[in-house]
This record gives sequence, C-alpha cells and structure tokens, in this order.
Amino acid sequence: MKMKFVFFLAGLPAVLFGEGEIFPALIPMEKPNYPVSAAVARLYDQWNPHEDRGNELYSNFKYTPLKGLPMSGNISRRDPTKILKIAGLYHVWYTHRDTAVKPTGAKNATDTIPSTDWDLSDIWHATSKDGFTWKEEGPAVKRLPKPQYGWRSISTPDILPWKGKFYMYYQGFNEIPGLRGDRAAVTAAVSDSVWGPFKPVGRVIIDFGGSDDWDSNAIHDPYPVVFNGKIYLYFKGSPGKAGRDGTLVRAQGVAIADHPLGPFKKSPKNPVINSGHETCAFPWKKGLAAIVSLDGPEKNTVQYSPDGINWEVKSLIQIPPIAPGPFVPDAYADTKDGRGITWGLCHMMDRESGANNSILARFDCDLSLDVDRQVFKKNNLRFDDETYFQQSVALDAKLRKQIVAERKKTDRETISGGVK
Ligand code: AAL
Repeated sequence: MKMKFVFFLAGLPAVLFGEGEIFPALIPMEKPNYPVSAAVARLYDQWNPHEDRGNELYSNFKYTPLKGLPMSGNISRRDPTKILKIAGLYHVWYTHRDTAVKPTGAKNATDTIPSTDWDLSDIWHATSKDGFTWKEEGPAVKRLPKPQYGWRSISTPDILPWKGKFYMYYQGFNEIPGLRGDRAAVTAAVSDSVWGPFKPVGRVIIDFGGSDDWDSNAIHDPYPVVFNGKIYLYFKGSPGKAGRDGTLVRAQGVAIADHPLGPFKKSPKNPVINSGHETCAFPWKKGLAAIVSLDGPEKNTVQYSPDGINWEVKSLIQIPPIAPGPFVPDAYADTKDGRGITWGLCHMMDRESGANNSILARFDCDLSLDVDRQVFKKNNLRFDDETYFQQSVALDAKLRKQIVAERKKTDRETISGGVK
C-alpha cells in the first residue's frame, strides 16, 4: 500500500512526510501516532475517519411538494410546528395569511395590507394520514382584537403536548412587523384537545431582553422540547438594530420552565447557539441535537449538546430545510435515549405567486438512529443550471455593473511566478 502511494505521488520525496511515515491511501481508522497535518489531526479529533458516511449527525435533505394545500391569490403558509402523530393521524400547525395583496413593506402597510409574509396572519391546522397529502382543517388560533396581545399578527407556532393538554407557542405582534425591526415576543394558547379550541392566554410568555441585550427586540421561533424533567424552549433572539457592519445579530437562546405557561427563566449563558434562524432541536442519545441554518458563522451545521446549553458542531450540511418542523415522536418524552429525525415539513418561497408568499414542503433525511439510509449520507451534491440562475443566486444587473466598474482594481495583469 505504501509503495503504491509513493508511486502515485510520482516522485515527491518521502522526506516531505517525515521518516517514511506516509499517510496511506486508505484512511486509517485510528489517528496515526506520527506527526500529521492540522487537517488530518482534525479528521480524528473533531470529525470522524469515516467522514460523512460514518457520521450519524450528517445528512443531506430531499424535498417533496405537498398535496392538498393548494395556493391561490396571496395565501401563504410557513413556519410549521413539529409534527405530532395522535391516534394514527399527523398534525401540523403553521402561519397562515390570506390577504388581498402581497406584502408591501412596513411603510405601505395598513389594516389590510401586510408588511411582511407573516403579517396579518393566524395559526392554521392541517392533518395527514401519510405525511405527503395534507388536509387543511382551518384556523386553530386567531388573532385577538386590538389592543389585545398579538392583535396585529400571530405567527411561527410550535406545539407542546403536556399532561393531557396542548400548548401552542407563537409570536405575537402588537405593531406592524418591520416598523421597528421584526418586533415580536412569545405568547401561547391552550387546548384540551389536539383539535382545539385553543384559548389564547393573552399575555407574553417569554419577553424581550433589556434594551442592551442581544434579544431586546425579538423573541422568535419558539421551539419547546422536554429535557431533564423541564421544558426547554429554544428561541431566536435579536437586538433589532444592525451591528457595526450592517448585519443583524441573530442567535439562539433557551428559556427553561417547570410548567408550560412559565415562569420561563432564560439561561444566563444565552445565547447558547451562536448562529441559526429557526433552530430545530431534537433529543439525541442522552443530549440534544439541532439543525442550525441560514444565519451566523455556524450556519448549515448539525450540532450536539449533552446539556442543552453547551453546543458543538458535528457536521456541515447543504441546503438544509428552512424553518423545519420535524416529526420527533420523543421530543417531549425525556427518555435520555433520543432517536433523532427522518422527516418533517419546512417552508420555501413560492415561485408561482412571487417571492413574498411561502409554501410548505416535506423534507426527508437520515438524522436517525433507527434507519440506515446511505443515500442521505452522500455529500458532493450536484445541481443544475436552474439552481444557480435562480433569484438570490444569479448575478443581478446592478451587481454586474459594479463588478464591471471595479474591474480595474480586481482584474490586474497576471503576475508571473519566480523571478521577473
Ligand atoms: C421567520 C422566523 C420568524 C420571523 C419571520 C416569521 O423565518 O424567523 O417568523 O418573525 O421569519
């Protein structure tokens, strides 16, 4: 094997690699006991010599359009909850908007014209027998009249079944979204049955941080799991002000309670995940795992935490689901033997009705200890031209102009290597 590798390197002197210690073509399962490069050391210390194929917390994602939730006019469906399976039927809830016009931004918004995709929305309910074809059951929680909590819009729900009751958490907007950032905190509604009626509690359940805190202007994307006998409610926080470089700080925190309606105590270590948007956590072995997507330096990763507070990156992923609402049967069971996830719903922009309306879709994956679907462990995904030339990936005319104008700076003459 060694000889072959040397031959393959076509004469590179063995001395480059140390005293005859050549890293072999077949990756050893144990870390070699001779000096290796930093990257090879990481393969053992941080990753896994099997790479993605042997990484239980790596998956790619496959998507399927849903049947039974047709689009028309300016209907938008987004931000699905976790999926529950009760008496053989799958249940999901989501942000639902049906307005005469599409969102126009905060300045032009009125009582009937939405500012954003999630403005003037209510929480709707759908059921399914197979997870692919869904039946819209109608509203589950409706906005309360002005000036009650969440009068402007309620959105981005998640669900907690707890001691025979169902608790729906969601964002409550008391002003037009986008007026002063996307300002909403978390409220809840309670039902004795999965079919409702859900009664809004009419007050904030997890409130903004202080004016200088990282979560002073947004408590978004509430996401409860039961862990260590308590309710761990993850959320995205934001200060609502752009940082020095113009980007908005977004990160994930957790608030912990003994009872679904609180009091919730935010972890003093918040934020606990430095990246992500609609974080999706699930019990994994003795701890929790999470898909972290969209924002921050650790976007597009799967992470693990033994205690729900201290998280570390376990894999890098491609095109993860946006706003995933996974099917996690053990999300509330606190078994200390989390089994992971294989599917869920997510949202995406609807091409037909324009960028401002969203549709729900299904994702499948293998972040599960119960199946072994090697196809989901494949990396090196390839995409066709439609993907690269779509909105937000294709180079637009304005940027092209700038690039052409800056050509003098960027496209200098090629400099020859070695001595001039
Ligand atoms: C989503 C979520 C929250 C935001 C908006 C609707 O992706 O992060 O719910 O408020 O966008």
